[in-house]
Amino acid sequence: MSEVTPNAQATGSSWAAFLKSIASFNGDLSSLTAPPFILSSTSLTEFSSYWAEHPSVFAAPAKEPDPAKRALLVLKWFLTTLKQQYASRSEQYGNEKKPLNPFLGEIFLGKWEDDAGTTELISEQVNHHPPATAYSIINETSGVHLQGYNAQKASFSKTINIKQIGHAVLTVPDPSKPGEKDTYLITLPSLHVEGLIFGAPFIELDGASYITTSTGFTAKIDYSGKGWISGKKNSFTATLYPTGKEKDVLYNCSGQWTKAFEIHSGPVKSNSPKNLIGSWDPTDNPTTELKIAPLEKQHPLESRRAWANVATGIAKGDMDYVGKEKSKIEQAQRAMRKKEQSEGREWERRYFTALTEPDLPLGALGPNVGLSTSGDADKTGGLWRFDAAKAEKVKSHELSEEERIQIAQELLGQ
Ligand code: HC3
Repeated sequence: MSEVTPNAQATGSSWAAFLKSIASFNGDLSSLTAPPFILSSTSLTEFSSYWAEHPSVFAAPAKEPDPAKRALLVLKWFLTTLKQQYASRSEQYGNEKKPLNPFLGEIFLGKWEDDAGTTELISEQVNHHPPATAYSIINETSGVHLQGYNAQKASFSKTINIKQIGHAVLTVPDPSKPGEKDTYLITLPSLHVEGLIFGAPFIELDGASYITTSTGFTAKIDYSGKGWISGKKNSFTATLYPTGKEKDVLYNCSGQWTKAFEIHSGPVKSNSPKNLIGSWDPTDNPTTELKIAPLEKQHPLESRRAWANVATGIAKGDMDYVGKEKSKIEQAQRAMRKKEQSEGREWERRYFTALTEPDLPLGALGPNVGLSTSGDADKTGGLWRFDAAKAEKVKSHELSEEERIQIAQELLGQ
């Protein structure tokens, strides 16, 4: 507990009222009315970028000819993303804020350019009720491609507990078999919010998550939090084994997902300096900055452009202005949904399409790790997959100034 710094702003009655309200909330995170100082101006569509903030680690498996070692590099990459996903906003100060709830059709686009070449991010809000975000990240040089979608189901028991719904699929070209690719099906960990009572919220991961591969390996990552094996917060142990043979551990990784971890060959019980084969320390591995187009060049539905006024209001602490700007977007969105309904059509997703049948990764690998082959489509509005043809079409269409104005008016009320 000494690591949690109580937030001075949170000692007041607004925080007490917030704590009271979450004790009785209905599980819809977007309906939580948080006090102003806990509001973030970052939309959840931006969170997809946390998957590839170390592009060379993301692309590395495509250089490894041995399938077991390739699966280990995928596991290593996944572990390095955890700090970015769950602690990069709040690790030291415990100030995990409430992100902006994206509107349907909101997009967040960017690129990382570094030694790994160009890695392109596309993130899109593909569903609003319940909210679901889909993403595609491609490293052009290696051909490594991640796609996935996620939604959250929250409940309250002592604190806010969040079950993540959805999954990710990583495809990695096999360097020893040109033209062939491995597929990795990735499940998402559950989490809960700690430090709420002190007004200093941060995240702890719970239970286990998995990565299972088309090459016959599975990785299980057990999250233990403070006090289980190492007594340190954010602890984990991951084992990689041939699918179905959990006891035949080939490699294991252990440490703290916010700090350093080590990689050993063989099972955890035989860990010693002799079988230490790798390590990771985020302090030695700075992230690569994501490049985003300047606001005036962005599509009107791009997160930072669409929420610019709301972000200004949050930065100034002007909640009346925040409220007015948010409700412009909400009203325009409601009007658009009505219009679509009256015209008997649905909002056309820009980069993703919902499958009607499970695809190979989910159908074949889902049962290995307890994932429903429906992709939990009832809770995410669909089993969402990246649609390269749609993306091509979008790329070749430059918006005119009239189109920009019309989109901003019709969909955002701006
Ligand atoms: C729960 C969460 C929103 C969802 C965030 C997700 C699960 C989104 C997908 C990313 O890939 C991973 C991820 C990381 C953080 C998760 C957020 C942490 C807090 C936020 C709640 C809606 C905010 C709760 C409010 C408060 C004041 C307690 O922080």
